[in-house]
Amino acid sequence: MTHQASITAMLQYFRSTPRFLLTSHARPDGDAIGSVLALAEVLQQLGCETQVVFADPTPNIYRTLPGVDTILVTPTVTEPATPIIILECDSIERTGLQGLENRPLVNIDHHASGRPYGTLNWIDEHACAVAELVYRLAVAAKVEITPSMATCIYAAILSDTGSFTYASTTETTFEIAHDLAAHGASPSQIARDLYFTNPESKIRLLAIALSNMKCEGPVAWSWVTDAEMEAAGASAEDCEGVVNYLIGIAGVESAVFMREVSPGGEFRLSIRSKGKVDVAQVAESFGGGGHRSASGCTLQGPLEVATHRILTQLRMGLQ
Ligand SMILES: [Mn+2]
Repeated sequence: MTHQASITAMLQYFRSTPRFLLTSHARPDGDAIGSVLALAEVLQQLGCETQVVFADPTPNIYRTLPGVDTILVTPTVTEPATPIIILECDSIERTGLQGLENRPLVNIDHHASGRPYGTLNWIDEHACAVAELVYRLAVAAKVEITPSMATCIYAAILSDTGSFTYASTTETTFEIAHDLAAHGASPSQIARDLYFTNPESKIRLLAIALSNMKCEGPVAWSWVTDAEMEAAGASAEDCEGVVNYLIGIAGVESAVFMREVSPGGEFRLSIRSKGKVDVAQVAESFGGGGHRSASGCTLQGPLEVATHRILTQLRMGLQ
């Protein structure tokens, strides 16, 4: 199916369906939240009722996004049979929500790990963010790009391109950003909300993570234990972005940051690459997923074992 055919099929379905649930992955990021909120607005303009549902709460830095107070956070979806639109998940399980089975599923994704598990599927791994696909749907549907929609899509693209720095950032990305700014997205206000509103606990956590850092040749890694998280008064979302400091070291080709999820138990990994190693593949080999240059997965502890397993894979990828 061509992209155009996917867009046409989706718009046709949207126009003939009265109500949708919308969601994205567990532990939602800026692209997940911004894209879902923007798509909900597109659907409302097409005459649909919508309910946005997430398994996990919205991280603090995205709480200023327009429409965020309409989000329902719940482990279980109770509305039976209502069609659901799932953004950037390679499976229903990735949503973290229970009760999604036995209903029409629309699957829109921009990950290399994307799979056509939905009733309707649109996967474009060249899109810089799933928000780019939402933007293309809005344009094709000829709906009005409102300031709130523009703000949500812009914030999603800003965060998912690493502030317009990843390889996925192209001429098209800036064309879209240009159009969004023209339709009421404020680049300076959105940047302030996303990057200059860190809680103190995040910076304390960063100090601990950086003091734990190891760097050997082209691989850098770091971790925080459950006890260290507690000492810093930090939450899981305070760990967002730590890995970017590691991949920022000159000569480092791949980096991993590991967060202990439960004492002595699992570690949640954020993996980055400058391009030589395909870290989507590395993450997938451990049951995770993501992009060639940014991915994540979960590994069983203890720390030494998890570290050894991931470093072995990353070093193999560099040979
Ligand atoms: Mn994304």
